[in-house]
Amino acid sequence: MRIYRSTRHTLHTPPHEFYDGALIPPYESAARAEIIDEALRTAGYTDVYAPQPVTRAELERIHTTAYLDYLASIYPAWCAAGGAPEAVLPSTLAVRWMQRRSTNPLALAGYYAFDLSAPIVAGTWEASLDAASMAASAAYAALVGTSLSYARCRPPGHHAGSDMCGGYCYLNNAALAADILSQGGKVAVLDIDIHHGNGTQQIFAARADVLFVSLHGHPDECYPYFMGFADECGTGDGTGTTLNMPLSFGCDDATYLSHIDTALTAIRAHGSSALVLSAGFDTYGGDPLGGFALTQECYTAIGMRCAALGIPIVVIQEGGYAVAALGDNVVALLDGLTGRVR
Ligand code: Q9C
Ligand code: ZN
Repeated sequence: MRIYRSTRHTLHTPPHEFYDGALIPPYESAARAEIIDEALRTAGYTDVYAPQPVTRAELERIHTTAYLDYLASIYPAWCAAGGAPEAVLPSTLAVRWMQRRSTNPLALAGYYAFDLSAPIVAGTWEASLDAASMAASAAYAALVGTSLSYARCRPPGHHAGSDMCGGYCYLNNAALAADILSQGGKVAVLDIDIHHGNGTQQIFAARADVLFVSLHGHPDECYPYFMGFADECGTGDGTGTTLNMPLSFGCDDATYLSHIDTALTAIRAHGSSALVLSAGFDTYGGDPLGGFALTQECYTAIGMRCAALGIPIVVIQEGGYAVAALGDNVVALLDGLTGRVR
């Protein structure tokens, strides 16, 4: 198993996030990556690679040119326009009947975001590029025969759509990996973060060659609230290649694994030749941003079931905020994927 990682994520260290009306210390922190790296080392997963830089052309297959230009340039423009230097965080969002683009840097922040959970600081673009590079490198490794790789992406990506950030996500790492893998045939994305992968769904909604399957907290209870209902099936050519399985808070291992089996049946039926596992661990019992009750053992069981597909797998790190348990949960998933018994 190959591990892709770097330390440049520390360039993305926003001082706060906006959470239900309050500015609080960010849940999505550098400590998350550090505890994962330490747990991988302790567990003997040491085949570590530095990513090759993702190209602009690769990113433009997933994100719009204007959005990429925005991410790359907004921080200094925001500050120059009088925005607080702590972080780019919008005050006004472009929504439904009010979606014209303004050129004011203070307004652009609300045009290219769907929420207030994606603060941008001076190093956010560089850190996001590195995370995307890990995902791309892992996908290219799979295309040339690596059966399993893990991209320790930070910041995460599955909430980022073609032209919007949100939910701690800026570039959609899983979508980038899936798009690269699609050079080799059909691809499935299985999203097991507790939050619906709204960005990934949006990016692939109209594509039949990429199946998007998500298990997540029901929108009536769980962020991002406005997407991820069971009746969303895809659009145009992609009708039938989106599968949402919203689950109630309190979901336990047995209920979760029965839905994983349903997901894997759909992936087999699609004829996917590779799997991107959008792996969030905020389904863990006690996660501060979750509501499910999964145990560490469940991640091993998920890994074993995915491995039984018999196709190359690229694991992309998404959420997981019970930091003390995060590293062990990642190792548990990888143990299942590699068939390693402890
Ligand atoms: N009241 C990921 O796990 N805050 N993003 C939600 C709900 C944002 C989660 C506040 C949570 C984002 C990758
Ligand atoms: Zn999440």
